[in-house]
Amino acid sequence: MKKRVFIVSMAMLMFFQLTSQNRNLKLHYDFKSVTPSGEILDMSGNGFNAELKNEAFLDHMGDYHILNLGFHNGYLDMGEKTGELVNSLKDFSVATYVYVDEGVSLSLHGSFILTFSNSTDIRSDGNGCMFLSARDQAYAITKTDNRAEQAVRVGEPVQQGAWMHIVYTQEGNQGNLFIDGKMVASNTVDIFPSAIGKTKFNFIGRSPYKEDNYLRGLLADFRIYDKALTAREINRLGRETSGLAEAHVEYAQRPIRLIANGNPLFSHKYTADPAALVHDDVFYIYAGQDVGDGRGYNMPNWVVFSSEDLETWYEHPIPLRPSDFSWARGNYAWAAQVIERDGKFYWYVSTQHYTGARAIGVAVSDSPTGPFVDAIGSALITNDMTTHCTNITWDDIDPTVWIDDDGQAYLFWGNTCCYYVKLKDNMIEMDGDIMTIEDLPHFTEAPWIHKKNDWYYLSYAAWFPEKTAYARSKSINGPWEYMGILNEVAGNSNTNHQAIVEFKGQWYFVYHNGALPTQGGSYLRSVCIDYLHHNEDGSIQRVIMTTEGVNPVRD
Ligand code: FUB
Repeated sequence: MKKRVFIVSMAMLMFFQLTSQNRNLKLHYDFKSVTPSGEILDMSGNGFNAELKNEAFLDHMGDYHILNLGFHNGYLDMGEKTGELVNSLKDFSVATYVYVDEGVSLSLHGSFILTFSNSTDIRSDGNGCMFLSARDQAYAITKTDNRAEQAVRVGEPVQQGAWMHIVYTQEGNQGNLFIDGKMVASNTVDIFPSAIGKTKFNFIGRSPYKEDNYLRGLLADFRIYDKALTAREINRLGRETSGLAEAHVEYAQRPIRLIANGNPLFSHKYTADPAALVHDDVFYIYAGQDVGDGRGYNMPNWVVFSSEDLETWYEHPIPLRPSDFSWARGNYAWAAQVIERDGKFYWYVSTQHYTGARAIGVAVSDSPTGPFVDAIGSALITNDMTTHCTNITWDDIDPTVWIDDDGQAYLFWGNTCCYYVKLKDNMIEMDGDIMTIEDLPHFTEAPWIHKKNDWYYLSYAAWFPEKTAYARSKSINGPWEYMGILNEVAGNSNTNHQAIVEFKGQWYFVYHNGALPTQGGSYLRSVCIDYLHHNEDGSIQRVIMTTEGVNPVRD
């Protein structure tokens, strides 16, 4: 009997706690419910409906509904009416789940989860704002700008690649910040939201400092209460973290949608040494990923992107790593190219052999986006095969592959010396001797073959820092006629690794530069795309590198 009374009173207590919590719930986005006009519905019933901006979109991971802000400038505009709520808050709580991918740089300013402000350029007009930041795990409020902030701050970025529940509570002048139910920072804060009034700009994922980075992350279940939640209420709210983490495993395997916004083409991670493939009217870009402190090549994996219109791109799950080749060592996902033959996709890569020299391997897949596996089980080209031209250990890199009109396949590659060899139909064995091409002035590396009309073109990186030069021939076996410079040194990068393809009637020049702010450089490079124009006389116009990139291709 006593036990029953206890259970009933516990259930009643929980009910009262829940209803009182709901009474205090002033704004709630479950990221599932939308209004008939497509706004994100405020589930609290208070009408603070919000609008998706730029690349932000609603998505779901299994049963979880999330807001995906994309990797560039997506955000959620909670509307001016939300300023009335801000103005009325005294004791309050903000609670949400947040996820920031490992590839997103949090080292620059911004990455705000939430902002309420009176301007979108606080640095110049100092009109006051409050925010929750993922960059330094902080809540801050100021009547002017960052020089007069009162903050509750951990001082380092949120853990990336993990879902977490973040809650800020304010009770009187006591501010507390909780991550996954644990209080991680607290401070006295006696600037109350009403001090910044009915804020006009109320955003999720965008900073009121106009030069700042957007958050570029995922959110689930966003709430504002007009009371400070208790530790027990916070724990109850934050129970879904492990469920979200589990659902994310599958979600991480989905293609990631990216919207091109000029050059560099991809800004959520560093990408280098692009190779392009056009297959079934889809444009694929294969590249190596640059990571690290920018002091040397550190390339743990290759990446693959696809697009049907050169505006909406999808990044597919990591398709290949050097560690997929049992004979390779270290983070050497160096330049590579994919080609299709008889329904199979062959990926020729440069990487580091266990002997310490660079070498060329081949991976194969039934799909252009992988997964790829080592096609041979050993390297195709090793350093001992090419000592006739140079003794350096890094000459066997940068493969480019070509299948000629008669079906004969060729592999070209090299650094310092440019080599080529015939391949057997199986694409994984050489068919004859390795030959050296002598007639390529200033050859450094990165050969690429393309053909237009009767002309074969061999473009390559020349000099160092590299420009792209090119030669042409009426035969894939040469002799090659040197034609001069095709592209100048690409901004802020010593290397400039090109790929040239035709897509839906237009030729494109894909390369990399070091222009991604602010850490970009010779070892943190970014893929770019511009137009390539052939002249009637078989010469090619010099490439004009642009920040605008290329136009979307509409069918
Ligand atoms: O990314 C490593 C090496 O740098 C490539 O193999 C070369 O083409 C140069 O871009």
